[in-house]
Amino acid sequence: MRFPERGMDEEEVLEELERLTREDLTFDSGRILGSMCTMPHPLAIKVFCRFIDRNLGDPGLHVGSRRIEREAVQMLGDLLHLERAYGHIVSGGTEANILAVRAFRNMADVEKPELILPKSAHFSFIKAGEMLGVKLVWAELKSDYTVDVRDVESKIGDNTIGIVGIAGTTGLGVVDDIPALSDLARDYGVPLHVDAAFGGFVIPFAKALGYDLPDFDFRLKGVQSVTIDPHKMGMAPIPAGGIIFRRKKFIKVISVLAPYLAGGKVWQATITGTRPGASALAVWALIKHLGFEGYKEIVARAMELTRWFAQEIKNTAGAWLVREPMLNIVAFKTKNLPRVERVLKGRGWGVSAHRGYIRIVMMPHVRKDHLEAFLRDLREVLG
Ligand code: 0PR
Repeated sequence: MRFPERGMDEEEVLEELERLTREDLTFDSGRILGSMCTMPHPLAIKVFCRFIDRNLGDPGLHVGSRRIEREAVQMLGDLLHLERAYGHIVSGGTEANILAVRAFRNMADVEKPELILPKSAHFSFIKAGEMLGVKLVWAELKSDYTVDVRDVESKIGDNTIGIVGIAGTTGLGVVDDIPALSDLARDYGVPLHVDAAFGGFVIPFAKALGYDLPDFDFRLKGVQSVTIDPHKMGMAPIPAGGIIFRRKKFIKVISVLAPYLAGGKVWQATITGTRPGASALAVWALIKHLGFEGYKEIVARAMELTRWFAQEIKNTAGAWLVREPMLNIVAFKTKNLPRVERVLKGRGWGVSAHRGYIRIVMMPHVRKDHLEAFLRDLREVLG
């Protein structure tokens, strides 16, 4: 396609975009059942559009926005039981995880850095390992799909820069035994990073609702950093990830000096330089607007839907759960899975079976009638 010589009419451009995006699945269609994203909250959209020009890469220019980002980080820290939080609203879980690994690597003074992480870890750690020259040491999972803590322990050595635990795995939404990992981290004097990209906006509320889930946050003294993504269950617009550190020194060791910016010199810890202030403002606005009670309601609905849907899968011949759900993710297998996936996709369902099972994520846009329609198709395919 050529770079156009002359511009098109605004209306025409918009019409063209409408036409070209017609193939996209939208959240309100009820067809997207396997995504960790959702339609952002209307207030967040408003805030995001209004402050679209703010750049946290040059915070001296946007002093108010920088303060708001700090407050957003403090509020996330508070949710995670940390009194004084250090961190950033970043582009997503990938950047947050990369920053944590970078901080651990820079803190540790070892020649051949190694990171121990569960086999269930998100692929963002593969990017981190490659970019940062950190060897990934994969720990085995137990039959319940949580990481085998004894295997983690057996892999700790002189080159270990840190351990990763997952609070809400990408595939199954399981929460590792973070308390045990935290004890291990303290015993061996290595930092523990908790990837709660998904679970961070679920577990605190689910616990308050009475769901029995392990502790996963800064109450555990071995936990030095947590990834918690507002653009997943936090209902914030993309991009909005969160990285929270227990101590300032983790930010210090990853900060680079940008001496010449229009707003004055600044130390920058994030991977991205120019970055959206609008994201941080939208996160701040949502937390202020929804509060703990608001998020609790969202999570209550998601968890109830999960329980109902899991039962429906148990009542479906030819389909079975991979394990009982811990968070609002249901993963199931079927007979003839490749064919089932193909037919479901053909019928317009946004699901994938790439890991050997189908994952349904009960995001806020997923409704019971969507799931009923899905179950009808599933049962028909299974015949
Ligand atoms: N950590 C965990 C535990 C994750 O599940 C994810 C993403 C990340 C980190 C990385 O986050 P970012 O994608 O924000 O960098 N997990 C989802 C997944 O891989 C991301 C996703 C979201 C995929 C929406 C598909 C989709 O439609 O499944």
